[in-house]
Amino acid sequence: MKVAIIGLAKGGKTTIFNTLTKGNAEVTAYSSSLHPNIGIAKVPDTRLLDLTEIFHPKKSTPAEVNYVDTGASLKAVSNKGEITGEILNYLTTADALLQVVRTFEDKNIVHSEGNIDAERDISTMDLELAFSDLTIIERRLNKIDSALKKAKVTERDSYLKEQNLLNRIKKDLENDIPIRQQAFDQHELKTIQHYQFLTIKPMMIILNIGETQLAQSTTLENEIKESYHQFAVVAICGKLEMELSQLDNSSAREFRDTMGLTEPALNRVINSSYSLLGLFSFFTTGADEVKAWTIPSNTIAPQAASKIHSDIERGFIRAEVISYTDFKRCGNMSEARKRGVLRTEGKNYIVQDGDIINFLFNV
Ligand SMILES: Nc1nc2c(ncn2[C@@H]2O[C@H](COP(=O)(O)OP(=O)(O)O)[C@@H](O)[C@H]2O)c(=O)[nH]1
Ligand SMILES: [Mg+2]
Repeated sequence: MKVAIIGLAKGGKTTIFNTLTKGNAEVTAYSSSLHPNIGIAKVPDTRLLDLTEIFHPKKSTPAEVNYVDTGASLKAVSNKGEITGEILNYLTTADALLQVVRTFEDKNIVHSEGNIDAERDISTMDLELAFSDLTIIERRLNKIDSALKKAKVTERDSYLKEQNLLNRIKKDLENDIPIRQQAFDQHELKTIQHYQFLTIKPMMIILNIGETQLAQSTTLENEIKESYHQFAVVAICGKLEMELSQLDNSSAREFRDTMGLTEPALNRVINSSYSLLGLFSFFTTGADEVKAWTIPSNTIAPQAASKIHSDIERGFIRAEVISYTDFKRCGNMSEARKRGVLRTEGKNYIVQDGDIINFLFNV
């Protein structure tokens, strides 16, 4: 599961990527490098911190989100034609998109569209993505046209259905409705999965604000949310956060304190990415390790167990489960057991976000 970072040139994509992944990829005011960066961010979770404090394990392991900074502006690439090659490949294999939009002012960094205008930039990017999808649709419609000419009677029906579906999607796209906002039945969804559409992917927006805009960050977020209520919007000062991410923890904390800066924006970006991917965490606890494990919604207990080890799935007997909230209320496991909130669940149990689980198995 990974999130692709997109946006216009020099909007701060690589800066944000470095911030999220604590990386050191090259940021540049001059040329846009076409070299993609790949990295991992640790998902901040106060529940994990709490559990770590309670269990004092040797190791505490957070969940992770993978990011890829495609390294190029879609616009710059698509000006030469459509989005192709390596960039398209990174985009189509991503599970969600994080769009970086520049709102910081800096005379030394030329804006590809001439001036700062977040809403215009978001529309520009939407158009690029829609254009890529329309190209795919046109190509497929042409193929269907020629196939229909030679199709057997028994094949016609399915071609015609697909043709209808594609024409419907095309019309909506031309009316500025991305595929993620269009409605489909189960069968159509299955058909659509064969194409590598971009506007079907969940997307969130990062406003890359300047240091002088820190005080207005909520206002700026709300302005964009008003026009784009379908997206999670988070304002973050990329440059400052990148500098902070390169300091050690205690210096970063000191710096934040003197600047009156809290950590929420960065945490919100990663947490929103995690939920944008449809993921959540369950926990295992012990003296060796306290760990957040990542699963998609509707995961049953044995599947969740397979994340830890295939043997636990294979030999699954039952799971001892307590929600984080119940555990916090009780303070420790023996109290939880006494109060009867530590449950026993079987192989059909659907694991919930924040469950603390002990799997019992036999191989
Ligand atoms: N003043 C200011 N400059 C920034 C900020 N974020 C990025 N930059 C600068 O903008 C330039 C382009 O950033 P980069 O991350 O390489 O953009 P990309 O082309 O979208 O990957 C670099 O010189 C960055 O240092 C910011 O929040 N404030
Ligand atoms: Mg870059």
